[in-house]
Parts: sequence; structure tokens; C-alpha cells
Amino acid sequence: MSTHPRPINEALAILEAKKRFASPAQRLEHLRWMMRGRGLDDRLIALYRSSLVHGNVFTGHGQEALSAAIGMFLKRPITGTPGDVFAPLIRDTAGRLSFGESFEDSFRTYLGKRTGPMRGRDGNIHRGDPTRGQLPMISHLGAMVAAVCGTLLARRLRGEPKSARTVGVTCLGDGGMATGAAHEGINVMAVEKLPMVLVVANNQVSYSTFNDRSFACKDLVSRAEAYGMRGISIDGTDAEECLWAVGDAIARARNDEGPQMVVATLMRLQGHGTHDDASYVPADLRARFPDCLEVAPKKMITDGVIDQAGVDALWSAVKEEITQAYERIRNEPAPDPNDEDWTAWSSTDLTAFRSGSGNSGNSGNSGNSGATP
Ligand SMILES: Cc1ncc(C[n+]2csc(CCOP(=O)(O)OP(=O)(O)O)c2C)c(N)n1
Ligand SMILES: [Mg+2]
Repeated sequence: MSTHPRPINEALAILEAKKRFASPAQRLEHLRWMMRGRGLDDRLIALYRSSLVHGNVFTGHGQEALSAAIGMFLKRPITGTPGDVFAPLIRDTAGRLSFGESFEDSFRTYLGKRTGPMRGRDGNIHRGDPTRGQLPMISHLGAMVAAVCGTLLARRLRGEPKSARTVGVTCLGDGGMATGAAHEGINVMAVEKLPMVLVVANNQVSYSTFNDRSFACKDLVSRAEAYGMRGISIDGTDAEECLWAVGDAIARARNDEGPQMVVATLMRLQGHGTHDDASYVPADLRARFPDCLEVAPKKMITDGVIDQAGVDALWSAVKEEITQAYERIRNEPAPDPNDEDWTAWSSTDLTAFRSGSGNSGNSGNSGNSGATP
């Protein structure tokens, strides 16, 4: 059920979007990505409780339907073409997977393996791989809007042809929508008419701050018009609705219909992170929101898309995939300081400049020795 009543022309557009983006086959694929996201999050929590994870674990429980849909409609880069750009947030386990991140690379990062995309050097949730179109998260609170805008603007300035139009997507929470960084980024996105989609997950809480202390408008989607972009408000617990709304928004952005905002109403089903038991969330608020991973299979069974045995088989297959991925990487090596080429600066030239030596400052494999100011 949507939070906004829809006029007849919008209702017709929805029927069309359902056909294009929420076919039975797409709903099945979507369910699988949702399960993969939930399955990986649950496994990461178990590893965290076994003290095997470096850092904290933040999960996307309750947001899988929204997040999984994103990667399904983005084009992954293939050799010679850049592909779309996705800047996921801490709740986007499902979307990261559906956009092509492997279980192995997730596990590698959480376990601090040198074989992972961040080479065991960075916080687990800040992982990314720009060569695959996935930007490493700078912050959950608005910074990624500008990062995606910058990527798309750079492509425009380099003369990206319309026939090869790439799209950028990032996400924001209800709390993130109140930051200055988010406002600046969204304004650039609108003013520059970038082929970009902002997916807002209003999960009712910003850590322990509830909606009534985060914003005063009725629905965050009303901001879309103020910025000058198309916006749609959806029920983020309804998988089918997430599928067609996200698919449609990405297609419109790709089709030069300008920037898009999708605001999904849902509930964060766990604490802010594994360290937080969310005991401050009132039971009546929690009770208003179903779990998308319980609703979706039921609705798909009613619609004749799958039966219960099929749902059970999907869960077993997903859990097995995750176990096998973990087994494949669990004994991979951690970083070895003797083999690392750490410097305090990202550019060795800058290191030389700062150290005053004036020539190559990279000391090869000897860590920071001699280069640290
Ligand atoms: C400037 C800043 N302040 C505070 C934090 C800590 N922090 C990280 S996420 C978060 C809450 C974000 O809420 P919301 O945007 O609604 O996203 P959600 O966690 O609900 O997905 C806070 C307070 C931070 N990372 N940066
Ligand atoms: Mg929130």
C-alpha cells in the first residue's frame, strides 16, 4: 500500500512499469537477491559474535526489497565500457550483491583479508571497487550524493554519448536527508539534471532519533518537487512495488528524463549495528511494519509465481552458496606489514614533497619509515 494516493495517469504508468520491471521472472530473481542479502547479513552477525569480524557489523534487515532492486536494473561494467555507478550505504548488503559484489569479497573485507578489495586496510563498510562501478562509502550521511554527481559530471564532460548513457544511484536514510552534505548534493543532482536516482530509505529511525525529530514534512518525497525532480513514494515492505518503482526510476534516468527520487517507507528491523539492541524502538511502531522477506514469498505464492517448496529450496541454496563462499576464503592471508607499501599519503610524489627530499619518496616495502612527517 502506497503512502500517497495516485491519480489515474500515474496508475496507468504503474501498470506499465509492473509489466516491464516486475514480471514473474524478475520477482523470482529479486527474491533470490533479497535472500542473499539477508543470508549474508545473518552470517556476518554470527561471525561478529564469534569475534572474527574486524570492526562492527551494520545490516539491512527490513530493507532488502528496496536495496536488492537497485543492482538488478544497473548495468555492470564490461571490458571497454564504464557501466553504471552505485554508491551503497551501510544497509545495502542486498544491493551490493545484486550489483555484482561477491560473497567472497564481502567476507574478505569483514575478516580483514589482504585479498579483499580494500586489501585488509579499511573499515569493512567502506569497501568498494570503482573499477566495477561500486564507490567505497565515505559516509552514510549524505557524502555519497556528491560523489555520484561528480562521477556522472566527469563522464558528461568527457562526452559520454547518449547511446551509452550510464546512470548513478545512491541511497540515503531519513536522518541522512537532514544533513547539509545531502542537500548540496541533491541540489547539484537536480540543477545539472544528472541521470541519477536517489533512493531514500525512511526506516523510521536515525540511530535512536525518530522521524518527528528528523523532518517536519509529511513525506520526504515532497522535497523532490522542491529540488526540481520527479519523486515517488512507495511501501518499502512490498517487494513488487520496490521492484517496479526502482526499475522505472532507473529507466527514466537512463532515458534522459532527469534525476529521480524514490522514497520508501519501511522499518529498520534490527539495531543501528550489532552493538545496539534497539530497545528504544516502541513495540507499536515496530508492529506497524512487516518483514519484506516474510511478505514477499507469501504474496508470490498467492500470485502463483512460486510454491512453498520452491521458497524452501531457494533458502537452502542461498545458505549453501554463502557457506561455500566463506569456506573458500576463510584461510586466505591477512596483510603482512613486511610486504605492505603503506604511506601516510595516497601519492608517493606528495610524500617526497612533504619529506623535503624532492625525489621519489616511496620506500618500497618498508612501511612508513622515513616518510612519516
Ligand atoms: C556527521 C556524522 N554524525 C553522526 C554519525 C553517526 N551515524 C552514522 S549513521 C547515523 C544515523 C543515520 O540515520 P539514517 O540516515 O536514518 O540511516 P539509517 O542508519 O537509519 O539507515 C549516525 C548518527 C556519522 N557517521 N557522521
Ligand atoms: Mg533511518
